[in-house]
Amino acid sequence: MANVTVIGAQWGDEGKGKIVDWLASRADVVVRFQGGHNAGHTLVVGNTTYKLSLLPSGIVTGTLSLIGNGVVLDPWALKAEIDRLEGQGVSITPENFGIADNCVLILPVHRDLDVWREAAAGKGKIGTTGRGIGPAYEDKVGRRAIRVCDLAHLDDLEPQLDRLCAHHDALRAGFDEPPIDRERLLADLREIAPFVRQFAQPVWRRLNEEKKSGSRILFEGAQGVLLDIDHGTYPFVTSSNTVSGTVASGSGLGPNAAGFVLGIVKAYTTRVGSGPFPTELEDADGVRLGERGHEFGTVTGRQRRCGWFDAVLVRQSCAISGVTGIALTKLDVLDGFATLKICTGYKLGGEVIDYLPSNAADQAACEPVYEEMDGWSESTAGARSWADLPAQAIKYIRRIEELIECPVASVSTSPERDDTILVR
Ligand code: 2SA
Ligand code: MG
Repeated sequence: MANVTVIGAQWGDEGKGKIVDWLASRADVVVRFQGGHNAGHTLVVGNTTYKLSLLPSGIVTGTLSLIGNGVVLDPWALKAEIDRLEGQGVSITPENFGIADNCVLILPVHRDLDVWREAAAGKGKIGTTGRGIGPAYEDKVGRRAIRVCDLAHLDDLEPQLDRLCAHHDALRAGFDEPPIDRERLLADLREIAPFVRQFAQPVWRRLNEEKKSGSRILFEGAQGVLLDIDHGTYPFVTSSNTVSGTVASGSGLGPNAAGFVLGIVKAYTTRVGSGPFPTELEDADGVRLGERGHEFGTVTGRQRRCGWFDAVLVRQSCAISGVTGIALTKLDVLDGFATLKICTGYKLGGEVIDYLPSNAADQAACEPVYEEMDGWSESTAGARSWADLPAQAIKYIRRIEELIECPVASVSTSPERDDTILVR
């Protein structure tokens, strides 16, 4: 296996965790390159379920796991997640885990701001995970962030704290909240610093060494292309670039490192949080998808919105991210539907278009154009070969492949690692 990049090709929760876990057992290094502890990757290994938010999935099997500079890192959430995994018997040491020292820190002030803004926005809220992701990326781009490397220089932090406080204190006043308690923030950072620093390193160097020695690197994307800050359903997006191209800037290994770009695609569509969703079902079919698919957020437990497969969106995601092949997941959730619908275009202003427009109001106005297919009554749950699938299910997969203009590389039929059909 050469390098592989795994990204979500919808709005996240496509089942990346299972696929990444499977690939991680064949990789030498697993790297997170964007997002933070807003991700929710569920791994089922034997009888044990692991829920990861921030750590790369390779950590569960002891594979070298690195957090790249493109990630925003909440040091307290990091400690809590490591403690929880160690409680499950996973060993996490500076030998098998590293953090880029140029990662931006998520601070309590970021989480506060995220939560206050969402509460104040009422119906207009984004539906964030409330983890402080957006405000932390804002401070990164605004050049006032505190980074992992700064934890080794806390006595010299005054100029950065000045910039940070000048910005945040004004915002906090708008919410009738007191200014940042600088002493408290510094004391909290001093307390957590040794824990984080044991893992801190220039990850770009480590990765370049791994590359020279021929290591196989797995890049683990979080969220999905439709939540990308540039290419997603803006402003109802996350604050990082979730497309495959971020591998380069978010890890420091150059654009040719991505290797095989595997897009993870759910056999239907889900979304958590607000924003346009053309094929959303608010009827019994939607409820059925949610129940059969256990569609609840890993991090926040929020119920996910469900709808039919949208080939327009997935074709667009695959094009934007240069997807080499897709892994189709949760096919078994569709078992027993008499009729399945696939969205092939949108009606907008009297025209039919074959892409999602950029403007938010246009996106919200897009009405799906469907083609219908007969479903299958047989169970596909646990199928491990093409021969185990009913003819109608194969037809559905082939039609998706045709519409999204990208080959299907694997089909997944249960959360279990081995319930996977490799197509090529
Ligand atoms: P944020 O917190 O600023 O990143 O939120 C902005 C939007 O991005 C969406 N988002 C997600 N969507 C799906 N899954 C995510 N991860 C968790 C999971 C979510 C959970 O895998 O289950 O547990 O609720 C994720 N992270 C961010 C979010 O819903 C907003 O629409
Ligand atoms: Mg998830």
